[in-house]
Amino acid sequence: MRDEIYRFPIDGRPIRCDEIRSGHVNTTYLITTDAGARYILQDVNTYAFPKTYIIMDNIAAISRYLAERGGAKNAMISYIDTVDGERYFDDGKGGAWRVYRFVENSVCLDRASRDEDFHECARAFGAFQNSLCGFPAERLGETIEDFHNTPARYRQFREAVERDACGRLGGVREEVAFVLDREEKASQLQRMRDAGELPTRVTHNDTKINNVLFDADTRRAICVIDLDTVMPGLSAYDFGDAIRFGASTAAEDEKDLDKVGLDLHLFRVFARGFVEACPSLTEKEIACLPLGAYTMTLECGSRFLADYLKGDKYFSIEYPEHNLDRARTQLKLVRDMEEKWDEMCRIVGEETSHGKYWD
Ligand code: GN1
Ligand code: MG
Repeated sequence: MRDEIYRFPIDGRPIRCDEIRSGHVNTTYLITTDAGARYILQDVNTYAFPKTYIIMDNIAAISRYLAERGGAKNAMISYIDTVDGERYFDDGKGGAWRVYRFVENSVCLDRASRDEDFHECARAFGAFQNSLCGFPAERLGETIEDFHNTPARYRQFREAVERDACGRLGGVREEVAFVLDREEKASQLQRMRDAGELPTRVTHNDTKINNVLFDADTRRAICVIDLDTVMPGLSAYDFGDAIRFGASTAAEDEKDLDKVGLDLHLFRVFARGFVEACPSLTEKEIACLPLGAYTMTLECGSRFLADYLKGDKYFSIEYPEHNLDRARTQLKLVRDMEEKWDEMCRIVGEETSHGKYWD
């Protein structure tokens, strides 16, 4: 048993604790009590999130905002305060723990097994963003500084390359060059954000399909979870990260790169659902959705590769080359998006009846 659970007011006595091995950053447990209640206990990775209080303050602020509008239950998961009335339990040893009630009859999907799943995922993230479009995003703290600031990610990437802390650079020169060659296009979104051309919104920033809870029977989305990276951002980040993960023809760590590519049909399904659920998107934001997909994929590839070079400090791995395999799938996906760029733009145009913006 993880004793940290006793710091939370739960129904019954905990009798079972199972680790849930999904997610690359936090450690997650399912706790069952003798009263038949189930809870999710999470050990927040304080290497990735040194400022846990910012996460929990952000979540509290947006939960309050949504609750006042009667929408909290449908939009996102909410956490239970500790017995001392704190938002999380600081164990004094560098650990930060939090709990939410397990949503019964819910499932997480690692991939969409049919179009409707991905459409639901798109609607969940689109609705999340839309329901918060009136929230003053600048009131939220940055839970990880420069999280999707791609030029800043490039600086971190270069540092990892220059340091080559584990002597792994020799084996990945081709991948490194691929990333560096694309800095210009990868920096476009940030430049537009800096120039105030795109609205800063409250965004989720980690929109993998497995961050949505689905009803096990109806397969409708219940709510979005994993709110650690909710902070000010661009709509293109949420669209893009979801495409990167969910519209790929293969798993994020597929070794056979011939299997990896962008599924344009799923791209269309997601674009349709996202735009439907988020009518507050501006014309320019819509036009930037393909660029969001491209940028998030390249950025994520550079993060996996940088972590591989640093010795796998950030993402949890199951074998030594895991981060390298992940990086390679992302870069393959980027290449495929370059080939399918015109079609991506055309599809977004068709699904939203706005014209093509990027050439
Ligand atoms: C991490 O925690 P998880 O697995 O939902 C990461 C995302 C990456 C993703 C890649 C806080 O998400 O940014 O896109 O892995 N989260 C954080 O799978 O860094
Ligand atoms: Mg997650």
